[in-house]
Parts: sequence; structure tokens; C-alpha cells
Amino acid sequence: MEVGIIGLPNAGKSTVFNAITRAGAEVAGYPFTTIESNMGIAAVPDERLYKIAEVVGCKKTIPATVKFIDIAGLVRGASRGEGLGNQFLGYIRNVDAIVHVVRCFSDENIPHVYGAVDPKEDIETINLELALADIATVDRLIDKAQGRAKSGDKDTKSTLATLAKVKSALQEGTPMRLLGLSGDERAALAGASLLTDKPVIYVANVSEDFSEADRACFSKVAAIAEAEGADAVEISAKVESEIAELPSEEAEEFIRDLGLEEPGLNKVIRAAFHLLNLITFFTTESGECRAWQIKKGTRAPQAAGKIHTDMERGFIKAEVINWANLLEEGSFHAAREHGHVRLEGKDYIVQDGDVILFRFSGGRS
Ligand SMILES: Nc1nc2c(ncn2[C@@H]2O[C@H](COP(=O)(O)OP(=O)(O)OP(=O)(O)O)[C@@H](O)[C@H]2O)c(=O)[nH]1
Ligand SMILES: [Mg+2]
Repeated sequence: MEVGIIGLPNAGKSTVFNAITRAGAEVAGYPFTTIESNMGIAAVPDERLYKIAEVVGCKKTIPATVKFIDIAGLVRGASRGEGLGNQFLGYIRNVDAIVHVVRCFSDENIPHVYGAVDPKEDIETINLELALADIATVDRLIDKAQGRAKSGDKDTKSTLATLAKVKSALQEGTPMRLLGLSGDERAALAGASLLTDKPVIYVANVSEDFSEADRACFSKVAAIAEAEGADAVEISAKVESEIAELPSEEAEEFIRDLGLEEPGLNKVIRAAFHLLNLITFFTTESGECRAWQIKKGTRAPQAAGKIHTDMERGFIKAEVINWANLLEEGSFHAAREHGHVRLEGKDYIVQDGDVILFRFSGGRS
């Protein structure tokens, strides 16, 4: 599961990426600094893990993670190959969700590719290129389906109808993700991964001083996001990247001084995590408390398989307790004694916040 960071050149994508992943990608005040995409892993901030570790007495904690890809900037005409067009679009095709970074900060030393900061225009520029790339994909599918129709395949009629519907929606500026297509209609797309089908969050990159202009800019970004049913987050990538470089105590003090409870990036990482339709379960074995990410709807044996394939194969039962109940009980042992640990079988669908001890042939997790 991967999240792609997209936006205009100089929007601050690599700055956001570095702050999130500490991967040290190149950042500079000229467009197309990023050419090859950068990949990095972010730990998902989750208070629950640390609370569990405190109660259970884990020496080590391992958070869940999300993979981020920092992609080259996109400009008008990218869908026709302008800028780093095709390369950029190829990278986006492979991601599962999108963080769209929108420049709100003003800094005369850092050129804006179109002269001035204009969040509405900037978002539309990017979204138009994504839609145009999708229209080209749909056109190719239409050509293929028409070819099949000519050779006498009668089943292509509904496929062509769906493709026409998707194309006209894209031409009107409606992203595929908002069309609410049925499973059958989706089948018409023959597994083509349309860019506007991917879930998105908008990140407004504001100035260090959160000025009046920044607030106005963020409101515009938030309004566009809301109209699409998407989330919008406001951060100063520059401040966040400075925080990320501080030792943790100093970072905490800095954050408090700014009147914040946590780095703004935590919100971005968590939002990305939800965008991927992931939930977290916890294990507490061998002095190691660990958060694991799984798709919503995953059953217990497959969740066990995340830890080790042997545990999926030999799955017998799962001992399960919600993290908050475990905190009240103080230990797995006490919770078991009070009958608060449930024994679940292979059809159990793991819930967000479950703490699980798997029993499998050959041992326990
Ligand atoms: N003042 C200010 N400058 C910022 C902020 N975020 C990024 N910058 C600067 O803007 C410039 C571009 O930042 P990058 O992170 O390289 O931007 P990018 O979107 O990755 O750009 P490309 O890779 O060229 O597409 C750098 O000089 C950053 O230091 C911010 O919040 N405030
Ligand atoms: Mg970059």
C-alpha cells in the first residue's frame, strides 16, 4: 500500500515527504527538483500503542507504517508529456492513495510556476491533468471494445455504455471516485487504474507565521476538498521539517510553544492511513508491543498471516480484547481471569484497536 505525494513544482512536496519519512530527499527553490520519485516509510503516530506498552510493560514498541512516494511536480500539459509528464503519471498509477500538496506559502525567492499562489487554479490544473490522462485511458478502452464489437462480440454494448458514461463525467470535471459505479460497471474498466479513482487528501502548505493570507488560502483548499467529500489538512512544511530534525524533547517543547498538541504531519499520516482503508490491531508478545496495519474487513487468520505465514496456516483461535479494555484490566492475565478476553475463530473480522494473541499449531504468537 502506497501513498503518492503530488502537486505543482515548488509546492513543497519533497519538504512534506522529508518531514514525514525523514528520508532526506533533495529540496530546492527551483521547479522539477525531484525527477526520479523518492520512497520512504512513515511510522503511524498512535497513542494507543504507547499506552498499551506502558500497561503491559513492553520494552520495545513498533508502530504501524505507511509507505510514501514523493513524485515529480506536475504542470499543465503533463498528460501530453509536458514537464516530466508521462513519468509522473506512471508513478501515480501505481499508488493506492494521493496526498495533494497545495502551495499557500508566499516566498518571493521561490518561484511559482504560474506566477502567483492561487490554490483554486493550482488544484484545478493538477486535477485537469489527472482527468485528461484518464480520458486517454478510457479512449483506449473504448477503441478495444469497439474492435471486439466489430468482430461480433455482443457483450461489449454495456461496456461501451459504461465507458461513455465515465468519459463524459471526466470531461465535465467529475473524478471517477465520485461516480459511485457498481461492481459490474467497474468491470468495464478491465482493471485499468484510473488516476481520478484514487482517494485523495489535500494538504495546504502554509507560511511559518500562519498569516491572514494563509488562512484565506486554506479556506479555499478546504472548500474544494469538502465539495469532493475529501479531507483537507493545513501544515507549514518548513516548520514541520524543522521539528522533524530536532531531538524529541526539543521537538515537544517547540510544538508546545507553537500552541499545538502534536506535529501537523501526524494528521497527514493518519489521514493517509485511513485513506488506504487500513485499521490497526496490536500484539504484545515477547516484550514487544506492535501495531499492525490491515485492510478493514480482514479475518483473524489473514491478520495472523501478517505476522508470519505459519501462523495463518496453523491458525486455531485468537484471544482478543479491545485496547481500552486491556488498559482497564491492566494485563492480559487479569482480563482473562475476569472473562474479558474473547476467544474468536477463523471467521472473526478483526476490529480497529483489537489486541490479539494468536493460537496456532506449533505455538502462540
Ligand atoms: N517559506 C517556505 N518555503 C517552503 C515551504 N515549504 C517548502 N518551501 C521551500 O520551497 C522550495 C521547494 O520545496 P520542495 O519541497 O523542493 O518542493 P517540491 O514540490 O518537491 O518541488 P519539485 O520537486 O521541484 O516539484 C524549497 O526551497 C523549500 O525550502 C514553506 O512552508 N514555507
Ligand atoms: Mg520535490
